[in-house]
Amino acid sequence: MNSLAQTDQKINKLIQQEIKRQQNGLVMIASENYVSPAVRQALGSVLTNKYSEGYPNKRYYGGNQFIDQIELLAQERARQLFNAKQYHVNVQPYSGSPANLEVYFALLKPGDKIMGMALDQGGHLTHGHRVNLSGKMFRFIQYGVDKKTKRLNYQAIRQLAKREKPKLIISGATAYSRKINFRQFHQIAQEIDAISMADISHLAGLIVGQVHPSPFPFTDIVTTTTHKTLRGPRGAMIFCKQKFVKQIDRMVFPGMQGGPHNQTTAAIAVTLQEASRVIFRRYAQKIVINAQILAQTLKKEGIKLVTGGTDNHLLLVDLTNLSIDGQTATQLLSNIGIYVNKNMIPNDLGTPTKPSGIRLGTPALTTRGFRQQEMIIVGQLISQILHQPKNKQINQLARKQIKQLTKRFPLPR
Ligand code: DSN
Repeated sequence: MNSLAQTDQKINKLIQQEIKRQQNGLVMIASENYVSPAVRQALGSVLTNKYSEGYPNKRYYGGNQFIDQIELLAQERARQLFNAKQYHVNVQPYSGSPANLEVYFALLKPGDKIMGMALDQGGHLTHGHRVNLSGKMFRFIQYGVDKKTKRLNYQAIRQLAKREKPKLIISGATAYSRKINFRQFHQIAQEIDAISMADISHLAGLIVGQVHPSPFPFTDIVTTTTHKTLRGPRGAMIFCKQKFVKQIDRMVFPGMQGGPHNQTTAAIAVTLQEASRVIFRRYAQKIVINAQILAQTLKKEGIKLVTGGTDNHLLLVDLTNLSIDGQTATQLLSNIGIYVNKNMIPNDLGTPTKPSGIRLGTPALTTRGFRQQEMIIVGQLISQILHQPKNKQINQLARKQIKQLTKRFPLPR
């Protein structure tokens, strides 16, 4: 059969253009990263040809002897890497959103009460937003950050939990730059006989690298995507304590999904192997150091940050003191090749499409090899653009500097 370039010139050209965009730009979207050539090789392999509905040694199709070994290897590596030997892990969820819904539908009945962090306070769509199936099918009680400190207030969360008595409490966020105390969340859940669930999608790589506290071995359920700080393919995993295995597995398949994406399972296994190396631990440490250097630089330049800084891989920029909204800032930065996302900040007076913040992350730049001096340059560039968006000279100079940086730090290929 012919190559992509011969078969489909249009798609091939678009992929080539996307390679250039990734190469020539600075990805600062906190949830994006660059996978290794090995992960991409597994993803692009013949495993995509195979149907494997069911679980290892319990399939509905023949010819799964190698797929079984791949899935078992992925499970074993996941348990090992997260120090979660007493947990069961399902590696089949297609991504983070289905994984979370699979947990809710496995363990609860529609209409049951769940507690999760509100999206506009730093949570995730599937943690109960009204437009998401989670918020439509379950009665969500939403907690947020403290009005003053913009940090999680565990006493307030405990009081809310005691008053509302949800059956499940979710910890985890997508736009919160401080450490999350998973142990406190678990204790609160225990006090009201609720199930504790941690969604560590953003933090998985930092937890593996021991630069963020782990939700293991106490949290009842842990979900994670595999493509953010963990630096793997787009996929997800659900860890659960032994008493939940049957319900979780049955809800993933046949409850919500059909055949697993075997090429993704193999790529997850490769990712877990890569993340077990000492060099990955150093990578996780550098992500956080880079985020903190970026935070210091921006603050020096007069840019406001929610909570004033970061403990992890991301920063939430509060634009309210600049005459610019999150949508415009995202566009301006994108124009010069810095990719970020607009984001609500706690108690935002803007709207989701025109919020008052942007979210910045360092996982992808750290993968490229950016260190302290590069993060300072990037911080200064961002500040200049946000302060003087219409200054043509600044824009031109920024483009030039980005060109130099991206040339010096190529993508992993
Ligand atoms: N949409 C992802 C993020 O950017 O944080 C979370 O799923």
